[in-house]
Amino acid sequence: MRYTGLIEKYRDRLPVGDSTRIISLGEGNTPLIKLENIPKELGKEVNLYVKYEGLNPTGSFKDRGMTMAVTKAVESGSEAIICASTGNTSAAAAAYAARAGIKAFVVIPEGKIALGKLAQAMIHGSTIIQIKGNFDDGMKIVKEVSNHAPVSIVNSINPFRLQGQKTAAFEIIEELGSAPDYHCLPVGNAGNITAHWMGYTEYHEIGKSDSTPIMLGYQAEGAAPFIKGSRVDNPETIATAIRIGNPQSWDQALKLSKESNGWFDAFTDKEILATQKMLTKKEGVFCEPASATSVAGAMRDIKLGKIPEGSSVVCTLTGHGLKDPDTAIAQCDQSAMININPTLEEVKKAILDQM
Ligand code: AN7
Repeated sequence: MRYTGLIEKYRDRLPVGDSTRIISLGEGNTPLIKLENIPKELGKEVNLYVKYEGLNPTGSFKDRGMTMAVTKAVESGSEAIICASTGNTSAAAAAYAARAGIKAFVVIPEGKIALGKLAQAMIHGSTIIQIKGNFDDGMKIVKEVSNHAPVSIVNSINPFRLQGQKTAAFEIIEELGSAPDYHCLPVGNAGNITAHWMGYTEYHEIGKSDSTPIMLGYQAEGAAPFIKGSRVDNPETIATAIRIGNPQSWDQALKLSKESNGWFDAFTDKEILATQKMLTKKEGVFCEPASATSVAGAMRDIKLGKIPEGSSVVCTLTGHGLKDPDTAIAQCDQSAMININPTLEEVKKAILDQM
């Protein structure tokens, strides 16, 4: 059967009616890839998977929430949507608004969103409002302005976003036959970890899974309110997607972490980039820096034995590596590039020199 997106697939578990016009780009149904080389290198017997959410239509998990948020905005007669964003939400909002034929306004921190995400927001024709401030400043304004202008907020404080995003947990359970023992996610606003927990508990309650996973949330050290225990005023990290100091789903994330017996941890930018690179070189999987935080966490906790051998572990790779080409190129060895003349002799020599 032709796959037409997650709302059609999970219609009975989502708040849509028979006559609802569905705004979809075929999101969801992303690969769950079993890592082979990294577990070997760790010397531990674990079943370690990555859920490659970068393969959604706009290159991030945000599409799962945006198909629902925009579908419901259109159903309610809304002609414009708005979001504050570190980049990926703005890309998804711009694309789904274009699909629906409505306007999108995106509020982004000037100079702090990755190039690919900016290109997406621009080419889809959203109105880009750059502020001299960070995501948290933008979020505050967006919440206020929606009381003064006819715009629907499509940030994850919109409950339909989490409804859409919970389907990632459904897919994992269906593929593995049950929930994994551990689920690792990068945490910014904590919307996605909240949505996953909703999905896992929902499938557990209706008997589609024997258990629920232990939920692990990982942050960047410069933007780690859940590790600090309170909001962070000036969040800073190379993983701009999670450069967030005032998480919107704060209470929900603390609650689910406790309920699932989970924990939070943080990683330096250097550790995050090293993990991003390791995934590309050892597994052939290219994710953006923020996404690699989930694998950095899984690796550390497997090494420490906090995640015991024999466990099944899923890490969400939230966004595609192509979102942030600048950061990718900057961390590669430029001298590895071979510059020669276009002759058989020189190309042959370049190859043989490497063998
Ligand atoms: C790649 O786009 O908040 O914990 O405005 O883009 O649900 O916030 C992005 C978040 C992880 C964190 N990985 O998810 C935005 C935005 C990537 C992201 C997160 C984001 P949440």
